[in-house]
Amino acid sequence: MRIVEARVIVTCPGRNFVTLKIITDTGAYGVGDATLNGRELAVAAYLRDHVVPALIGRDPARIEDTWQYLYKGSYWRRGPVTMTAIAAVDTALWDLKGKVAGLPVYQLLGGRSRDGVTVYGHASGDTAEALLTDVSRFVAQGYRAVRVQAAVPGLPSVYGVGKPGETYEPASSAVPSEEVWDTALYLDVVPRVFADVRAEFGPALKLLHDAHHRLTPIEAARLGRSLEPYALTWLEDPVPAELQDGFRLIRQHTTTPLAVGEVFTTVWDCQQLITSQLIDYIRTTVVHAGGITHLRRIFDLAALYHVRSGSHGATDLSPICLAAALHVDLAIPNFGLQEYMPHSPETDAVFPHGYHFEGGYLHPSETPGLGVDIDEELAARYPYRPASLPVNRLTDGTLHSW
Ligand code: GCO
Ligand code: MG
Repeated sequence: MRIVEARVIVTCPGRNFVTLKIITDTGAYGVGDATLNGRELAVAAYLRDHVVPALIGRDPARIEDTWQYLYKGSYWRRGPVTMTAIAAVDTALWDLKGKVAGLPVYQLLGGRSRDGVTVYGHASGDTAEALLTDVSRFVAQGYRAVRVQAAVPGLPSVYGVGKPGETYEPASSAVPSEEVWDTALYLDVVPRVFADVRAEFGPALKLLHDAHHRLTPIEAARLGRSLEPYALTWLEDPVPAELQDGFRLIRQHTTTPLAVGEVFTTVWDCQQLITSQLIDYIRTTVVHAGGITHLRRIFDLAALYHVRSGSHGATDLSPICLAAALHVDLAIPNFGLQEYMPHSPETDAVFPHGYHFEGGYLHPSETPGLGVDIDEELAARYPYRPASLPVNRLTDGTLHSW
C-alpha cells in the first residue's frame, strides 16, 4: 500500500478546523485533526508546503518511522505548528491502520482498560444562582465531573464564562479582542463560589477549575490552599508553564491536585514536571502533542510517576481529535479524566462520528479506525474566517497572560 494523495481541508462550520486526509492507492484513507486555534493557516501551510510532498509514495503502515522522519527530519524540532502537523499525519495513519485491520484503534493500542471514558463538562455563570443552575444541568445529564468557572464582579468578562445559552468560543475577531484582568478580585471570589457548589452538590461530584495561566506561583499556592476544604479534583494551569519550578513552590503549600499541559507539544515539555511529581494530571492532547504515537509516550512516562491523563478537549479541537483521544483514553492504564465540550450541530454534521455520550461517559465508535470522517462537500460550504484568541490586560493597561 502507498500514499498517493494527502489533502489539507480548512473549514469553518461556526469555528475553524484544519483536517488532513491521507489517501492510498487502494482508495482506503485516514483522517487527522490539524487545528491550532487562531493559527490554523500556519499549520495548513506547513502541511501543504513541507509535509505532504514527502508523504507521497510512502508506506502508510510505517507509523513510527513516519513520525521519526517528520520529527527528526525537519531539524527544527518541537513547537505547536510542527507538532500539530505531525499529529495530523500520525492520527490519519492510525485511522487508516485500524480500517485496514478491521479494528477500532483502541484495540490496536492494547484493548479496553475500562468500560467508558469519564468526561467533565463546563459549567459557568455570571451570578451564584446561574452557576448552580448550570452545574445542575450537567448533574442531570449524568456527568460525574464538572469544571466550574465564575464571573468576577468588577470585570466585564472572564475566561470560561459564556453568555447564557451560548457556547463559549473565545476566538472571535480577526484582530484579538482585549479583556481586563484583576487577580485580587479573582482570588476573592473563587473560594466562595466553590463553597456554594460543594455545599449544594455534596462530596461525590468531581469539581475542577481552570486558572488559565494567570497567577504567580505564590498566588496559585494561596488559591490552592483556600480551595482545600472543597476537595477539587484539579486546579488547572495555575501559572504560565514555561517556568516549571513555579509548580514546586505551589506544591510546597497545597494539597489541591494540579493539572497542566494543554499548551505542551512534546514529552520534553513535561518530563521534569512528571518525574519530579510536581503535577497530578497531564493535559496534553492528540492534536497538539504529536498524535497518538507521541501522546502515548507521554502517558506511559506519566504512569511511572502517579500522574494521570486529563486530555484537553475544548471545541477548538475537532471531532477527529476527540475521537482519537477516546481510543487512547480507553486503552491506557493511567487515564484520569477527559475534557468534553460538545461541538455545534454544524460541526457534528461536517465530521460524522460514532462516539457517543451516555451517563457521564463517552464511548468511542466500534467501527474500524477512529470512527470519524469529514464530509468534504459540506466542509467546502464553510470557508475559513480569520479568528484570534483574545489578549488580556491588567487594569493599568499592562499586558498579562490570557
Ligand atoms: C480548556 C482550555 C481552552 C483553551 C482553548 C484555547 O481548558 O479547555 O483552557 O478553553 O482556552 O482551547 O484555544
Ligand atoms: Mg484549560
